[in-house]
Amino acid sequence: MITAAKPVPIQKLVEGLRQLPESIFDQTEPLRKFLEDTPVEADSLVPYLTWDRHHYTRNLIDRTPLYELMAICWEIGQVSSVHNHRDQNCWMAVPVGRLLVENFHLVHQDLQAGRCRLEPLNTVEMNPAHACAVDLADPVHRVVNPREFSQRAVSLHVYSRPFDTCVVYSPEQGTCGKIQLHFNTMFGKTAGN
Ligand code: CSS
Ligand code: FE2
Repeated sequence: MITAAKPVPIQKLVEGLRQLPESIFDQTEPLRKFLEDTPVEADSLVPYLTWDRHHYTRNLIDRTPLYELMAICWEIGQVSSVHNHRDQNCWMAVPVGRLLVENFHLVHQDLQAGRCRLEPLNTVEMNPAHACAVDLADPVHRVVNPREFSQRAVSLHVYSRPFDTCVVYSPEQGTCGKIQLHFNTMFGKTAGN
């Protein structure tokens, strides 16, 4: 019989991440599986959840030189830009609701000229039973909380190593540019960045 793992408080996940050997963060599958096998109790996330009807919110939970862990809050219908992760590994779990990841293949990029060409690749659903990892071969994606899912969603993101800028793309216009990333809250307190 297959039984789903029992959800744990977010602090347990943090303890688990902090105990992992550094080498785990250089691979994708072991940490993806670890997140799937360590589902997080929604109630324990409450101190980290903030909501903004204009933009998804980024809430830092833990950071070491090796990784950062954040909760991202998605109102119904909210989407991220199409973006990359600065060649860093990324894993995502969704303890609340469901989300889609739309992956793109970057055919061409000239960041200096601000020009790019992208092709849609595939779409993957994330939910409490399915965590995912960004594929370093095709790392450009966007996250969508489709209106038809009719519910808020919370995703947990592990980035290794931490990054605070990324490149955003417009597949329709063929343009791209670097942006700075900001946190709405850090360690449960409003962030001043
Ligand atoms: N990478 C985006 C969230 S969508 S995966 C961010 O960090 O804001
Ligand atoms: Fe992302």
